[in-house]
Amino acid sequence: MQTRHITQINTKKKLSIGIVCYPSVGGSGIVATQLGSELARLGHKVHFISYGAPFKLDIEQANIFFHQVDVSGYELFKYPDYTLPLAVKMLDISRKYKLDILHVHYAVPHATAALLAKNIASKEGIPFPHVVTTLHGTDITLLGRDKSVMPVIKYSIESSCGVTAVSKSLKKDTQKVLKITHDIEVIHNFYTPKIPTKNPDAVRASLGIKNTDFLAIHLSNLRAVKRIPDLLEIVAKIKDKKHIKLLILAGGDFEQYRSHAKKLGIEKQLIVVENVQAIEDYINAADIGIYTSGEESFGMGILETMSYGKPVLASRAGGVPEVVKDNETGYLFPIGDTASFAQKLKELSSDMELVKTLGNAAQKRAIALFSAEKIVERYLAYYKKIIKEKK
Ligand code: GMT
Repeated sequence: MQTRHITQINTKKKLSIGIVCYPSVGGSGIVATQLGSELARLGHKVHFISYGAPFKLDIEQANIFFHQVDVSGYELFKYPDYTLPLAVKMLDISRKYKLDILHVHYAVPHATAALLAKNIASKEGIPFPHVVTTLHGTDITLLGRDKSVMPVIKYSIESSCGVTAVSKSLKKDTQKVLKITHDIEVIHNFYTPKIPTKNPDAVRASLGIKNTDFLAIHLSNLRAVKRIPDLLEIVAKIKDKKHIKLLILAGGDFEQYRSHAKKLGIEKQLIVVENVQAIEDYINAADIGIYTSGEESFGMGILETMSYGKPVLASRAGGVPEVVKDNETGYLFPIGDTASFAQKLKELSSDMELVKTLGNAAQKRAIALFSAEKIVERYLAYYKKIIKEKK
């Protein structure tokens, strides 16, 4: 039996949208949360479905609803399963709130659970929303290459009504790795900067950093793809320049890298702050961003840094060149070329005028290409296109 979709074509109507994402600190969850919040601000009803409330979600915001998926601790299961209760919750919420769109962020297991829910609905003759899957990166570049899950990822993506990727580079990787034939729409990520509430001097003082120090900042979840040892080695290469400091806003446990930092003798130039919510205060107090990833479909930390008028030094990984314009909003280097990173950091630390010029260009680019205003409109237009085409 064919799936009956809920929506009638009426482009003016406010939509009822389900958003499924990982709630933990990580780019895909942050993008999904921001998108839901902006859609709710525009009057659409947004239902988040996940095993926990997303890290940055304001559940008090009007038009936002959160539905928790409870995972069974049934003793027969050595590994508790999330896909099945997620599919059931999707079915439940779709029916109860008459969702028009179910937008799943990250292919596994979200797109797979959506497919399962859609098939059940179809069998029972229950209307089901149009499923839009957004690919974020590691679901393709790492998991997509893993033969133990690859066919499921491919099938789930190809069974979605709509598929988007956060960069051209990720679209290309997806087509190459999974041989996907489904159309993939590139919709870049966006970021809405918050106004910093703390004085940059006060932030520096609280971290023991002088106003005359040159402060580089890095924000990430510290996973292996971020190549944190490279960051530490860059600092080690400019150990004689004591005024250059590195601040890491860690969305993961830094302890695993502590002994490496100690061995390199850079502890006095390194400051680590974990699980920061008010990133704006720290980025605003920094001079430059630094990102050494080996794989990066987009790089939310990079965009966040640029949004506060700071230039970025980054490795030329995946979609990063779509965000950072080499020589204009920062500099790009080959992955692992710590010597070039260190050299540029040293040069810029004594040319604040250039740092400011690059920073202003970075901010302008962030606003022009990656603002909520531009990107949310793209998603809405895409939802409407899917609703119209796939009725
Ligand atoms: O690597 C991370 O930071 C987490 C990961 C995720 O799935 O949450 O991030 C991916 O999605 C982000 C949002 O679209 C992108 O900005 C990141 O570049 C991407 N990470 C990788 O491709 C390694």
